[in-house]
Amino acid sequence: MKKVDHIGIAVRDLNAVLPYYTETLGLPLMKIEEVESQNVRVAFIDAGNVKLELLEPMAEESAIFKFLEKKGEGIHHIAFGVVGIEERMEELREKGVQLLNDKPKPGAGGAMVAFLHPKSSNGVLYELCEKE
Ligand code: CMX
Repeated sequence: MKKVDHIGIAVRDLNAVLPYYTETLGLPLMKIEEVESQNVRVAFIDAGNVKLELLEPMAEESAIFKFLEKKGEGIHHIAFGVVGIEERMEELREKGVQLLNDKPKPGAGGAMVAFLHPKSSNGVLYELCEKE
């Protein structure tokens, strides 16, 4: 694992929470984008040494929709930036970690991403993400 790339935070309404981050906390908004493969609209906030990824569900099928229904708004996942995501996935599989993806998927910011099951990670949903 190279570093923590971002922390994912589930929100119900992106536009409603953005002023808290940009005005109240005074953190810069980097970009907003829709990630079709995950059914989410995301905003990246620059928090200095790490990014905050605010995640709003775009459909009821979204993992974020289900998370909000069950747990409400809050921290959803922690993403490690990695190099060689397929090799990292294979190493983790060999160590008995349950992965939620067979192959990396396209995620936000043009990254390839894969998730580790929270049951394998003591209750934390971790993401691996690799940028070109
Ligand atoms: N963090 C920690 N635990 C979580 C969790 C999370 N974000 N989401 C679910 N869980 C736990 C639940 O609490 C539940 O635990 P218990 O059985 O002890 O109650 C268990 O995992 C199963 O949860 P569930 O609500 O029944 O939901 P599912 O099993 O259907 O899905 C998960 C959970 C993690 C497998 C699914 O959300 C997933 O595949 N996530 C990966 C993809 C994703 O999260 N995409 C959105 C982000 C996209 C992006 O960053 O671009």
